[in-house]
Amino acid sequence: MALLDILCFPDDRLRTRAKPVKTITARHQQLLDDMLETMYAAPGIGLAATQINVHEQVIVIDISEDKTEPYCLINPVVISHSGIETMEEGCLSVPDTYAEVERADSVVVKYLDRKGAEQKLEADGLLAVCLQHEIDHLKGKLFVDYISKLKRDRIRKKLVKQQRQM
Ligand code: GNR
Ligand code: NI
Repeated sequence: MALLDILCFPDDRLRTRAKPVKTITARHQQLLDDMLETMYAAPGIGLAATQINVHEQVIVIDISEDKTEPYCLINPVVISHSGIETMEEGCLSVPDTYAEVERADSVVVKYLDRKGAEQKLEADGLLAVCLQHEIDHLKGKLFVDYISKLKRDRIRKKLVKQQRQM
């Protein structure tokens, strides 16, 4: 297992569109294990491959209190959604920054599990928000894209300054 480096906004590589996985290989099993370890260590409740500079449609999620309910999703797609809810979001790629984002409050997501079996997940609440947040990453989209340009530019300035000091 290995801890992976997480890209930070405004890194352009976070804007890459991830490619679908054609064949699940041993390399993907390793990637999923490393992503779970990286997510738990961060700590976070989700991680998309885009964030660790791997541009394939792979995400991991665990919203459980005791970190015992990992989801591994390959080629995830929202096949239906309903309702609207607002939640305060954060992102491992946008450190120390939180903002209210409006999203669907329930979603159905189709994906392949780590064995390549087709699965469907119906989610609401935090899991639904997390799924949409991670699937956005695979499209090169970040939660700060939903807030005003003025606020986003302020966040960019703050993080560029912070990264220069590191
Ligand atoms: O750890 C995370 N917490 C979180 C809180 C509210 C909405 C979304 C998230 S996802 C985030 C981890 C992350 O950046 N995943 O891409
Ligand atoms: Ni994120």
